[in-house]
Amino acid sequence: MVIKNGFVVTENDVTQADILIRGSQIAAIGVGLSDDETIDATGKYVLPGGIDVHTHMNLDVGIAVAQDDFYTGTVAAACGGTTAIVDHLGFGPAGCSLDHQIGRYHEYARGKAVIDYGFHGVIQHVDGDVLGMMETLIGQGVTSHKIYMTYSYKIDDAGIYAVLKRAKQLGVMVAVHPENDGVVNARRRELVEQGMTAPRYHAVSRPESCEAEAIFRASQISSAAGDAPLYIVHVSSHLGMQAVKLARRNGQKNIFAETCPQYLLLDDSYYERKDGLKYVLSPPLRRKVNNAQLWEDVIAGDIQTVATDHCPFDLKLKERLGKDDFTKCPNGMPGVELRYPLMFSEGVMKGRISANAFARLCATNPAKLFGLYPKKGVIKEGSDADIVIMNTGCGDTITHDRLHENVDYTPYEGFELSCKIDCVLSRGEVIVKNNSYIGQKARGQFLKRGLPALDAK
Ligand code: DUC
Ligand code: ZN
Ligand code: ZN
Repeated sequence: MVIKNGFVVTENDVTQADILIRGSQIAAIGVGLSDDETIDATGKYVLPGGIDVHTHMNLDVGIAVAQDDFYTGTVAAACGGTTAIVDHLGFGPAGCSLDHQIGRYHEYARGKAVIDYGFHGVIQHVDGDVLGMMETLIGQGVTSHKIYMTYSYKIDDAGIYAVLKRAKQLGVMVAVHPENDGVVNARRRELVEQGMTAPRYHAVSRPESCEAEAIFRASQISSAAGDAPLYIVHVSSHLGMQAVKLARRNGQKNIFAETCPQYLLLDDSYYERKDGLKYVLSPPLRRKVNNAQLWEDVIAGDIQTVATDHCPFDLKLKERLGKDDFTKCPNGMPGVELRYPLMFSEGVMKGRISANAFARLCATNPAKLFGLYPKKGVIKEGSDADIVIMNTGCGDTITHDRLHENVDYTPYEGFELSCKIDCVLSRGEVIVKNNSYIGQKARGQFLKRGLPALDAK
């Protein structure tokens, strides 16, 4: 197959070229290439398939289970131009081994996933077995692990230090959910005692200071561990980014920051709406000033990746459980299907970032940081032919009924897009056309990831 004449986007260039695909891979990029089967991409952008390194398929949060599984969630991802995910796993039973949840998630994904997928390990306690298993799992393609600084299986500072020292030794990545657990829980209790249980108090209970303190602490522990590879997930505030940038200004290496479209595009005024529970997620939506400040960090290259934290629960369910008390509402929002269109439209089409920066943030950097590059995340000879053809000659209004996520709302209802996905290829196969998934079920492959490349910018 040949994709003819599109504007081919890589992390540094945009070139008008043809792409020859043989089997599952890109065989050549050049002019005048031909083959029996042709896709005409004249006037359109040809982008590397998106990589979302922060999803929560099947996540069990105790009071509810996230509603997208590896079939519905990856169909939605594919329709939105994402051709690979790296999923963050839910907690297993207390004391379980580090590979316990990996095994469980292989079962969840098998027979279902339609795009390629990997797993971050989840560290819920720290001992010799867990630290030993971090090495074993490299051989199984699991080269990053998540720690939480809040929630039931939070890791204390000594544990974070031990994990980071081990990560530095092995060259694996540690992803951290940074929020100060003690303060968040105290504030939740105070608010509930005072009857302040409306959705807006969800944001009040988890202030920017709690995120920034935890980011500062995690980054300084990483420094003490010899600049261990540390990836801060879902940075939602300017204050949080200041902690990241302070560490870097002091010469610290190997610290990376992720944000999500919701922190660039939505703000805490949404909690005042009658459907405010839709936006209960952690960290919460912030004061509007943070949107512009985070865009500045994206533009400056201080934020390396944009992922989604996709974790959908029906508004119906959120209202049933949380209508009288935000602390009873399952935390999370859908987003996996709209990351590429929103970031292209709000970022590239509005002139905030170049098409190259878009590719870096949404595909190339995630691939590098999580051991998938250059198989994924780039349009290059020898890479997997994971490709999105994006049409900018037309607009689109986001409505929930056109989406494939298994949930009864989208947080982006009514947003205007100035681009539209034409088609999506995964390993050389057209899997999405006219906003429909046309591939087989279970065609997705588990990605045995390599070690992170720590030069993503
Ligand atoms: N935050 C959410 O809102 N949902 C899932 C996990 C998380 O950290
Ligand atoms: Zn999180
Ligand atoms: Zn998450």
